[in-house]
Amino acid sequence: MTNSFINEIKNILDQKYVLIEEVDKAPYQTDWRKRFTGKAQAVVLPGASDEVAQIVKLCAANNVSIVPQGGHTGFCGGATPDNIGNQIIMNFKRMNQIREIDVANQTITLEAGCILQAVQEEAANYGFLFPLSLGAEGSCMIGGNLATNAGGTNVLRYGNARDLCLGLEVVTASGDIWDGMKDLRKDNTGYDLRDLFVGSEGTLGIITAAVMKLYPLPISQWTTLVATDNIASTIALLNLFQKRATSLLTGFEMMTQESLDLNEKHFPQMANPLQGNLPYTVLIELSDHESETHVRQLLETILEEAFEAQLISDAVIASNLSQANTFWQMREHITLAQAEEGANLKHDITIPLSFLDSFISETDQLMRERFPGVRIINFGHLGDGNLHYNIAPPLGIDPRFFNETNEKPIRELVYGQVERCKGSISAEHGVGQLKLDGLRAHKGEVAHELMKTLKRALDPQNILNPNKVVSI
Ligand code: FAD
Ligand code: 2HG
Ligand code: ZN
Repeated sequence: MTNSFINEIKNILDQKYVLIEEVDKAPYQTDWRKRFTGKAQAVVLPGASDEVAQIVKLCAANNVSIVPQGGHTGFCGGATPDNIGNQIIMNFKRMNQIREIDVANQTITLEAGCILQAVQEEAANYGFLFPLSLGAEGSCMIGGNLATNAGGTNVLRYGNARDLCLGLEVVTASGDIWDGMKDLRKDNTGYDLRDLFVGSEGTLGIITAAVMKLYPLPISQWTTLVATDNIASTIALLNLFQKRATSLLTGFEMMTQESLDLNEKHFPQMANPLQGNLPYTVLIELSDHESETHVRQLLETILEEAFEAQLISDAVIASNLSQANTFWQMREHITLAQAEEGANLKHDITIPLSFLDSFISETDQLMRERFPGVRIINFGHLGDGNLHYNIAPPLGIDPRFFNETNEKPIRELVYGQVERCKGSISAEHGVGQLKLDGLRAHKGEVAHELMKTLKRALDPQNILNPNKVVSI
């Protein structure tokens, strides 16, 4: 079967875009984190939406399932095939055209394989900000960002990928092309198909193009690092900035000392400029459209108020763009430091801000009691209530061995606490295969059944990324 199937794909795509040799497929079969590896019968690299549609039709006829793939930077194994060797990976790197920037409408129309950073750069060339921003922006793609409803560091001001999306083009499971490339900010015409496909992780349709919102580039941005003693004062600080800076507040990221210690171990140049043993370091960014003086003065005034209210014990303001970038790099490098250190257990969770203090103090305590020596690498987008509550094994213990034995009980502990606090077990990274088993319990029977009903309705043959998000 495979030979004639592969030959038929080669009738659609030039054979150099159909990878079947192990050595060629290998880079696409393991994710960025090296947490998931699978086996595909082929990796296909379509160059246009109609090629995607033809391949989907062919797969449907041959009952071959498709794993859509962007930059393969996702953390939940969504873009990695299973181990059977019959699936195909459909990677979008060739579909990387920015079709249009509409200045009056403040929108950008682009193909799914555009690298996020390239989109930001092209928007900036036209004086616009494309606000989606995350550590993987040099390699993740818009299709992957939309399929995971990616978050990142600007969510508290501009929202996540879904909030930035106005229109989509999607190839359905039957190989039809849905042209939903509207660039409207209002469109109440029945069920919102766009919002259904966004965040569906390639299980309901294949995103081939999108229309995204743009914003004016800020005139000036100021970044500061501050030290706080506890989560209660960190939240009070957030509320102070929300009240005083309102929409000028574009970043509010929290890092624990343990996270920054790990950073410094692997990247000494990323040392925290704030000295001392600080429980929490917070990176705050203000972006202004008025003037540099205006935003700088506002930042200083708010920091003075924060000192007076004893919400912060130390602060350093970046004196120029390069220092501001260094602060951001310090924050972004925690993920890289964890990767250097070895396998770890990631928990990408949201907790309502009113529960955050009790979540962290109780979970930290339970974790240290039950798993002595573990390192709690807790950092994240605190402005969104989004923690990356990651657990690294005790020093000196082989990470793979530790995780094999402890992954399940540690996950149960963290997720149990998430449920107690009415939070989410996936803030921004998605479900993929990593959280497939936990989703039913988390969503509840009714929501989970509705999700399965949707999956069956949109993909009755179960050929689009099966056994990711929900199994039917
Ligand atoms: P992939 O990993 O290739 O795919 C992700 C999912 O989308 C898979 O289920 C795949 O099947 C599906 N998919 C991909 N393309 C399509 C398509 N065209 N149509 C339909 N389905 C598709 N994530 C955040 O949200 N916030 C962060 O701050 C953040 N920081 C990160 C930092 C680092 C260093 C790294 C490595 C990752 C980070 N991530 C973050 C996770 C990851 O970058 C995001 O999930 C990103 O959106 C994935 O994009 P991708 O192109 O790599 O998608
Ligand atoms: C971030 O916010 C990413 O830096 C990665 O979402 C989080 O490494 C992680 O767990
Ligand atoms: Zn994140």
